[in-house]
Amino acid sequence: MDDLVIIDDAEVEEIRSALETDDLPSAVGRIKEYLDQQDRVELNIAVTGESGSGKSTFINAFRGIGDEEKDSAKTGVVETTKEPTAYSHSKYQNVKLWDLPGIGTPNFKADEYLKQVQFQRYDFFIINAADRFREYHAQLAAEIVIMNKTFYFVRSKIDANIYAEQRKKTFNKEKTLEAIRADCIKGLEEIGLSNPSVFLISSFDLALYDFNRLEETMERELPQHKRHVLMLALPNITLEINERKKKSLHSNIWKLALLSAGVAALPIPILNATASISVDVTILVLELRRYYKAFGLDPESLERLSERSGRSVDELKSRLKSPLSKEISRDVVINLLKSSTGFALEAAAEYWLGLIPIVGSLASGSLSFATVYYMLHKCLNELAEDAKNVLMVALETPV
Ligand SMILES: Nc1nc2c(ncn2[C@@H]2O[C@H](COP(=O)(O)OP(=O)(O)O)[C@@H](O)[C@H]2O)c(=O)[nH]1
Ligand SMILES: [Mg+2]
Repeated sequence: MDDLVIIDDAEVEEIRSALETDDLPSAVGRIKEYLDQQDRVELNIAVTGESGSGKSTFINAFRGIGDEEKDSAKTGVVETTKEPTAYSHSKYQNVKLWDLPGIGTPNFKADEYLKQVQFQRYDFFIINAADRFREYHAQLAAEIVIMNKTFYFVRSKIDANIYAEQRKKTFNKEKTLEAIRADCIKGLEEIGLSNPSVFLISSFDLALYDFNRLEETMERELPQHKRHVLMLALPNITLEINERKKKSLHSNIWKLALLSAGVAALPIPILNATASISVDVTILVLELRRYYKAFGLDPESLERLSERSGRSVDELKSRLKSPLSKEISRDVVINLLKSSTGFALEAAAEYWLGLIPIVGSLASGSLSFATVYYMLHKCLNELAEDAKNVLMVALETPV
């Protein structure tokens, strides 16, 4: 559930309360709206840094394309970017990477620069530094924080540093990387930032160094990622809510079991049991129908759920495992009781007898009590599970 941190609490709360207070179809309607809205959200990432630090090369690499394709960002040994230019990510169309003009010109002023590039437009910044940590990196980072935005610090062209250092006799790759990292962290800490995110990258070979970690960190900001996380979190959220529903319905089971065993009604032979049991089937039918309503799995709810989700009722029903998914009638309930295995139930009956001796004096005895108890308990569990599965189908995008 750690991942839930990515979606703000208010959003999760809204969804949780929709599931808890609305009926299933309305909750699905609301969650779908939320997800659709997520899909439309644009994410704007600004890539900045001094001229020649590898901004454009990084953007291409991050988009998974080379430097010389039709819509690649232009790269090279002379400055090519005068105005912020947007490039969309090949995989995520609504993620835009902005190639920003270079920083660090002689009279560079971070605040003016940020205004010039319209800093409000970006969700976060990647500061690219190809060489030592410099004063203008610090200035820019500080100003971004003042503007209430976040940044990731990318120390680029690591391959070139490693290549140059290799000439030394005392070369040690790990130590070199650590020294580079420490230099950047120290620079950022000096302006008062604690735990700054620093990533060592080579755009020529993304598999090396920290690119995976950077991608993972950035993915957390992606709208699609949020949607995905929410979809992953939903089973847990619904499970939690269903547990509560289950608990409240469960508290009635023993009363119903007593009631039904108290009236000597229909004798039903159960599987492997030496005796038949008497049960008031009407009580059970009514109670089970109540369960279906509570979990939004009754025919009317499924009908409305189908309208809201664009999934056919049959499709929704196909995910139901509970044997009651057709219609809860007397016959269905009697069959369920019959198929309960008597052996385990006889043991359970003994158990109940020890616990509540009055059970033994009931017209149809402790076996009847145990059977009804067991059956309702089992159905409740199955329905809670079914409700979760149906919700997930209803939210899947139809193919
Ligand atoms: N060795 C190495 N060279 C790089 C890397 N990234 C960019 N370059 C080179 O650095 C130069 C400037 O890159 P460019 O992306 O145009 O920088 P920009 O001005 O910040 O957009 C180009 O010649 C790139 O090929 C890298 O990760 N490693
Ligand atoms: Mg460039």
